[in-house]
Amino acid sequence: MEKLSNAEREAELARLDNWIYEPGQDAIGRDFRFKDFSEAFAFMARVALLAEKSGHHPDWSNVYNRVSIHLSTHDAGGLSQKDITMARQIDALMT
Ligand code: H2B
Repeated sequence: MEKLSNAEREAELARLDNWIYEPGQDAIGRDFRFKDFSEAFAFMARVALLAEKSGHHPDWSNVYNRVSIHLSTHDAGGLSQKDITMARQIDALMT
């Protein structure tokens, strides 16, 4: 999986609301807040299943009702189409 070119990245980010580009990591990130830990962990379980299915795994952290997700493709050393696809799948869980 290849890193996105600058032009590809700009085009994808323009169509991806909610996610913030993190230039230092060449990653995208989004923070989520839930009612309580149980809701946050249920969300994480759903993302984990997505991750296993696609063989692509988030860098994330959880503090009580908050989940912070960062997506980048380690093998490619930055942002790839896999990250964009996963961001859209995660967004779809929230609707
Ligand atoms: N997740 C992420 N975020 N980046 C990767 O490069 C990556 C991964 N590689 N999950 C996958 C696993 C690879 O190591 C296995 C062999 O598919």
